Amino acid sequence: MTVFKHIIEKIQHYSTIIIHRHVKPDPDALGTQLGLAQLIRENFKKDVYCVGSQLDELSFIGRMDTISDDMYQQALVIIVDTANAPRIDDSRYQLGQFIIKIDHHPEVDNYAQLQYVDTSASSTSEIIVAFAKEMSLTISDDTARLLYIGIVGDTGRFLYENATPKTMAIIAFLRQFKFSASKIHYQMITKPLHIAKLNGYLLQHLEITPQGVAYSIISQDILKKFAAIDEHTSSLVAQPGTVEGVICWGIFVEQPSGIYRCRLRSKGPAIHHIAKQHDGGGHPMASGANAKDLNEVHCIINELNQVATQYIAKGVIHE
Ligand SMILES: [Mn+2]
Repeated sequence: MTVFKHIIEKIQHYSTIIIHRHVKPDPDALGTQLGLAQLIRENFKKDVYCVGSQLDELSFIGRMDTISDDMYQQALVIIVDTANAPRIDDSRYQLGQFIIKIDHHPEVDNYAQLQYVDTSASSTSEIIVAFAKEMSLTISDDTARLLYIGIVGDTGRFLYENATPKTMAIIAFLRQFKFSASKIHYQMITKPLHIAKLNGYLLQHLEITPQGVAYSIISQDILKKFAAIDEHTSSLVAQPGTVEGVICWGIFVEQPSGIYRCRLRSKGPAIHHIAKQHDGGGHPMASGANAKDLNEVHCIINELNQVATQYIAKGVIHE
């Protein structure tokens, strides 16, 4: 039996299904979570709930449900877009009767009893569309909209290499449903004025090393000055990649505790092994890490310099 068929069997077996995703959700995490919930409701008439913290700036995607602990007793839990257990939003997932993981990140933890991981998929949303098509499930306009959001989010609106021909075929399929793709694209790039101004600060203070590593360090004081919190900075992470000569980059944001949250990106060399060495992980071209102080931040910048140097030496330069 294929894993997809096995997942369908489990869905049919339970009347309550609770869907989790990772903390600090991005559009793929939310689009997959809410899209899969819709898909299951519409095809199997089950009670499906989506849990986790609510992010105001992504509320256009959808809202979370509030549920009590006892609802987990007879429930199937599906965790999407999350490679490791500590990153699962709402630890009550452990109370579920059976746990399924569906993900596209390189595997870290096998926290589920049944899992489907495809690292060649651009996004978990892409996996859900493939699942729905292969299992001949009915897809509504709203489900299509949610899964479209996930794919657009994780491909950087088709900017990254992960937008493969397979991804684009799925996009063509989703675009046949009734929703405005343009409206979604605008919703995903629209930010409040104070965050647009923080973006200005980030670019004004961007440093670029001779090796083509760009970085910007944002202190708590600066965040306060722009009335921003760390979550806001995630929408600015792609910016340094638009600057000529930049190969890979990091945005380092000081947290109230004094540590630095590091968002690392690349257009060439893989950088996830660097993230792994600094309390993080992720994809080869997009990772996250934590640095305990500015020293460790500069350590990471040095390591980025090294991979950029090796990359240039190989003679593959991104135009
Ligand atoms: Mn994802």
